[in-house]
Amino acid sequence: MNISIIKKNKIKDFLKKHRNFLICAHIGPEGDSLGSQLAFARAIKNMGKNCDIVNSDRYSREYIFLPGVDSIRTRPKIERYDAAIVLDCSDISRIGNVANYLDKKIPILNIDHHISNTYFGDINLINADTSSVCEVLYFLFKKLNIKFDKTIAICLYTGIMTDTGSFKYANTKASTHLAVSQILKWRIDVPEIFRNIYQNLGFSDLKLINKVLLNVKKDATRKIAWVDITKNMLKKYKPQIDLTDSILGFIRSIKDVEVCVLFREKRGKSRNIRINFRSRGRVDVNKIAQHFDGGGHKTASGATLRNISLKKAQVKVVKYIQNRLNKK
Ligand SMILES: [Mn+2]
Repeated sequence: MNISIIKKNKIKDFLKKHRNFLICAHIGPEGDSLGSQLAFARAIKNMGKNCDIVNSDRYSREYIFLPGVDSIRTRPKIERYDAAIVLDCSDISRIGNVANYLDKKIPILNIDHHISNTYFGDINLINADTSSVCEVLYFLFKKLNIKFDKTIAICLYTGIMTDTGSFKYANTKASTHLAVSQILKWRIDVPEIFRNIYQNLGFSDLKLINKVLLNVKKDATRKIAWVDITKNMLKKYKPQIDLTDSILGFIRSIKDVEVCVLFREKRGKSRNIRINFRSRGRVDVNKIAQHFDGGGHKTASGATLRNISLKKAQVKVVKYIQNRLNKK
């Protein structure tokens, strides 16, 4: 990964100049957000500076093994930070409630790998060719001569592993394996990390997956398949971990399916529907998500539709995808 000398120096000055950092990532934080936040926080603390991680939402159960994860807060510890580091967010709105605590005047370092990034930072390190923010951080830390330790290695490995679907998605490049080959020198427990993330289902999680998969729908061309998770299912099965990748992993492995979609009713009173898109590779689901004011990557993206029923959301989204596929 190429980081220009100008950018490297800008980031170096940014880290040198400030003392109290706020680190945040997107709503519903997952492996790459949490891993990159914890790795960066560790690096800043190793420099003898102060740093708090604040996210809009709590992390889910599968991440409790990450070193330092219990220090992550949903409200800031101090009133004013000197600077903010925003990770894994294509747009500043993705930080959710943390925006309420972010002083508009403080400088932002925006580090991301979403192709849809809006360059909202004062410094922007964006690389859409990189598997994950954790991979970006690996190369950045090296360039800045930041000292690695085992904690940083575990956190970076987790983010790279989860964003590449365990090194099998199209974003897995030579650079990814190069970074990981160095990270593994810290003798981290790879199977233990895998177990925590992917082999941590509760019985009710499995029953929920079963229920969701039973209702899989497809369009006439069989190129689009979709499933949904309703409020009632959430109430009944109370999933403790994020099941998006597990569920879409099954749907994506159906022969001939090009695009798969998970529609999820948000908990509580709102009528908002979260939509996650996955592509086999031929269809650019970032563009589809952007049509609905979302974004992400070519093969994995998401959007939120507001004030709409599940049924209407499905009709609207599937129709749009069909039109797009027909134009090709
Ligand atoms: Mn990511």
